[in-house]
Amino acid sequence: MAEKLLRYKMILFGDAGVGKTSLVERFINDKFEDTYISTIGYNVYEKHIAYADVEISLMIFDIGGQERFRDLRKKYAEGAATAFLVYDITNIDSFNNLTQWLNDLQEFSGNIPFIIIGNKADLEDQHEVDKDAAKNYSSSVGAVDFFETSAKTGDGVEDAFVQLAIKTYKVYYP
Ligand code: G3D
Ligand code: MG
Repeated sequence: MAEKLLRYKMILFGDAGVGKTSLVERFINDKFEDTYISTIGYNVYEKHIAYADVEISLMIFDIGGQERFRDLRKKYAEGAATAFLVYDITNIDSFNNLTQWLNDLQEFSGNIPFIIIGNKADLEDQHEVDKDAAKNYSSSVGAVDFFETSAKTGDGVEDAFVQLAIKTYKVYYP
């Protein structure tokens, strides 16, 4: 039995269409669907990760179609302890926009730990974003880790969420 239960609110920031909802669905339900009914408001999922003598509970908040409204994003991000910043490896704009997403994250949630995720890694033949450049960017802005993932095949997804949970725990309990 774990001695302690630590609960962290997690959010996902990044351009619409990069695969945020798909990543959450893959991690929670181990499935991938090509079309999702667009959601209003948030979906909240909970997943427990056992690590050492603690149990980490990620409360994963996925914002629906209204992420384009800044005031709603601000509310969504309030009180978050940890985050994914997600881009699509086939879309250079989604990578370039990370700087703006990071500014919003820091303004709304403070200086919280985050991981940068390059999603849609199954579309390697269409990639526009160089993996090494993304890794360098990731360490230059202080991300606690970097992963390429595919919500479609599942590659890297579990690893990315689990590492986020563990690294978040280490930030708050050094
Ligand atoms: P969002 O929540 O960031 O807006 P979604 O993104 O999860 O809604 O995904 C947007 C589109 O990208 C969806 O396709 C989804 O199926 C697709 N997608 C998400 N992740 C991956 C991935 O890893 N690989 C591939 N090939 N596609 C992915 P549609 O066609 O419904 O727009
Ligand atoms: Mg979504």
